[in-house]
Amino acid sequence: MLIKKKTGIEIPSSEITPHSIYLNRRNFMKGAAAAAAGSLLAACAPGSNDPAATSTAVSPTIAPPTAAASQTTGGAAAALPPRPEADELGDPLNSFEEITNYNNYYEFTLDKEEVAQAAADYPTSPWQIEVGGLVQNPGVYDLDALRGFDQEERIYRLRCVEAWSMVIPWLGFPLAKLLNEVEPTADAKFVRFETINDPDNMPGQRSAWFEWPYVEGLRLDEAMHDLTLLATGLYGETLLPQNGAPVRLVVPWKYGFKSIKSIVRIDLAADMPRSLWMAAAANEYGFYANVNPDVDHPRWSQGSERRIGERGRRRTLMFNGYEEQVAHLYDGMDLRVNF
Ligand SMILES: Nc1nc2c(c(=O)[nH]1)N[C@H]1C(S)=C(S)[C@@H](COP(=O)(O)O)O[C@H]1N2
Ligand SMILES: [Mo]
Repeated sequence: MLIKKKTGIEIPSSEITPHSIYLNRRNFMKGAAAAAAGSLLAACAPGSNDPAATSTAVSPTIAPPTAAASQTTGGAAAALPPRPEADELGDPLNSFEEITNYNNYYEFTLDKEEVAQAAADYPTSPWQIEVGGLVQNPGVYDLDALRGFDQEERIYRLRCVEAWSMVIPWLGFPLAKLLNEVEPTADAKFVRFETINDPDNMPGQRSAWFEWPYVEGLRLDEAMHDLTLLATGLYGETLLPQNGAPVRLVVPWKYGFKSIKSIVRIDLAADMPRSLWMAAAANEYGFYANVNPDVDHPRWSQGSERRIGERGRRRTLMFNGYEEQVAHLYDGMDLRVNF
């Protein structure tokens, strides 16, 4: 993966490229990236475009079976290396526009193209995350405290369980840094995350299809893995509400639904947490939810995916292309049983 270090997230608004200029620049860079990626693909990602995998199946929707940036300019930021135009496999970044206008956020709406508008006015400041459970030093982290962790840019693939994907330049910090501060006790084996509960302002939470608030979980070693990020921004800009502002999890080797948005609680626990999706349909959405082209969803294939912005389908990679980094976490486990 590509990692660019950056200290502090404070970006004066005067240093942020106006959005219109920004989008034009992105369009330009996308063309350049596509050209560069063309030559890289052959060497780095053989077979990642697999026309034979084109599916005729209807577009799946994640649901229980019963239910239907800009770069900163000037100052210290000018010294930053330019943002790469592609991920480490040579595939171009999705545009800011794509990443912020095609979202899953069931607290607002089930329509991916309506989330941005539905969430636009959601207040994300002030905010705090309470961290507790089986820890030596429980604590409350407000936005300043979260921004106090060195922010890094990480270009990750996001692979939704619905079989679409994007490449996203996140801004954030490894969850391990926060967990090390609160010091999990020896009994802590899992981490449980909870989204804000706010049915007055999140219309989706008034629906009885799901057990709100949204809950997700990781095994402690997964949570401590360096790839596991708490994201506060993308494309160098503060996260927008539709992407889970002000702070969301990003676990790039797992299906997107593990990457829980707008977190207000993190608890260390001895027992495996029950996620919203396990509660809704445990046979379809398991606790591990590792991206795995060999284990199909009961209602659709996971062998291929549609990269947003591309025609056709591409082969899905084991652990979403992070096999080298994470496969050891699952040594000896049957990934069909622990799906
Ligand atoms: N609280 C909450 N977190 C969530 C979801 C949600 O509906 N609610 N959707 C998940 C799913 S299914 C995906 S694919 C990703 C999408 O993240 P993005 O919209 O930033 O691309 O968020 C995940 N996190
Ligand atoms: Mo998803």
